[in-house]
Amino acid sequence: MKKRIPADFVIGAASSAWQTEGWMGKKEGQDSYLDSWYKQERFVWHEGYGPAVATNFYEKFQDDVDFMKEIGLTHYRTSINWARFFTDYENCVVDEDYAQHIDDLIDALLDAGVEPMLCLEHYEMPTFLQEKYDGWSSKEVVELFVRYAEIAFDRYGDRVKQWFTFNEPVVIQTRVYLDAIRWPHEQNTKKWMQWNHHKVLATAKVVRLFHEKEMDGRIGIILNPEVTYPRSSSEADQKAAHLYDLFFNRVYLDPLVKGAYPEELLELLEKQGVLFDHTEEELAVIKDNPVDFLGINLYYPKRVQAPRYEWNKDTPFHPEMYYDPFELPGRRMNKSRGWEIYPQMMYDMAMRIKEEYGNIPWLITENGMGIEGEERFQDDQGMVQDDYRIDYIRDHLSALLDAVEDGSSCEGYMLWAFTDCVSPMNAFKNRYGLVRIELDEERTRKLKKSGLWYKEIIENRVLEVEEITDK
Ligand code: BGP
Repeated sequence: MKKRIPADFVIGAASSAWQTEGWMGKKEGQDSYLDSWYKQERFVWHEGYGPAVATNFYEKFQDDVDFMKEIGLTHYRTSINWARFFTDYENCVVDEDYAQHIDDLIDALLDAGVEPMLCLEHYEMPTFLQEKYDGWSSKEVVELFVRYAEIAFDRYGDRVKQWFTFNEPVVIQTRVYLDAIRWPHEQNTKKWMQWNHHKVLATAKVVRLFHEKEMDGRIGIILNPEVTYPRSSSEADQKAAHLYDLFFNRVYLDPLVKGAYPEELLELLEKQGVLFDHTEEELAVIKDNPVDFLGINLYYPKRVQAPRYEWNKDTPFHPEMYYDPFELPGRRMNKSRGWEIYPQMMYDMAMRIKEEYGNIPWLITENGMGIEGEERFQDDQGMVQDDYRIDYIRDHLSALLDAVEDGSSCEGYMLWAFTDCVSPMNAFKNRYGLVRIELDEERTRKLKKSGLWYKEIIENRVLEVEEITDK
């Protein structure tokens, strides 16, 4: 069966600064959180690879842009590396060399007919701000972020029309302060929530600035809400899913789209003694400045059930008190990443945005399949025959196109990632790209079969999907 891809439906690809650029030209004191974590705990990074060389995009971006041109890609999202953008974060002294790199990248993309979309923070918070202000714990950092945003808008806003404040703002503090599984392993639930609030506030302030400056374009945020499915119809399982959704999804979706945190969330935070410090004025800024649009990253469904055991009262509060993860027997899996594959979640997310969030304009800003040992699939010419990736994209895109048919305001699909790149800890273990990166000194690049397939769907605007038959 053939599904038509609407002419204005974006088929793009994404990446981020720290996962591609490498440290070439990086100056003393310009470490981001990720750089510092890598330096502190290199042993947790797969085979020792990390942000140091990454894909050497800083030097080789033109090669990637050439591939984009070759396949007719129309949209590419990456980030500005905040830690490299300044030589003095408090006085906002721009690093002209790095800023020029972003200029050059934007110009190269535009020359190749690719629209650049820029995110201001994809985990690249400067280590300096972490050490001096305890990162997003501080309201100073909120103000410094707003100043950074203004400088970026002034410098690139003539050519960049689609902006995002953060990529997956919940992630770093969840891993570091809530789960405490990442360096520096500080368990601090209140800090977790304070960081969430300050990122919400920073977004609202940057949205306000963008509109006050009457910038040409739009400003949003990239979230990773997980479509949360309860194990069963039981009241206890339904409640577990409801609370998971409250703590990890609605904590951003509600204030940023509807202008206010859910009352129920505030009450639970208060009850658990982890309500964030805030003022009425901050809540008013959030209320008055919802985002223009959303990017949604969606890789896997989240299945939960009611907790099976009593909470250990000696441990600090964690929302896990209210749920246990649930593994559906028989589920389809990406075994390299340990993530369930469930394309229906695309449709379900789209309907939720339509029904609960006013059908705000949005697009999938990440979805993709990381596979280990892709060299196994290289043919005689060295081209990775990644049919599994083509199937994965096809299934997810197909569910999204159904949602568009049913009135979803979804505007597009952007694959993670354009080229293979570095993941936190997994580094180059799982490959995501349409373009393969060899780990030789040159970081040699080669288009995969999925790259050619992507070219075809971009050109023809048709998705061939298999009919489901009884076998
Ligand atoms: C998203 C991040 C990306 C990217 C992707 C793939 O959560 O925004 O930066 O890394 O996940 O996941 P992973 O790298 O963990 O395999």
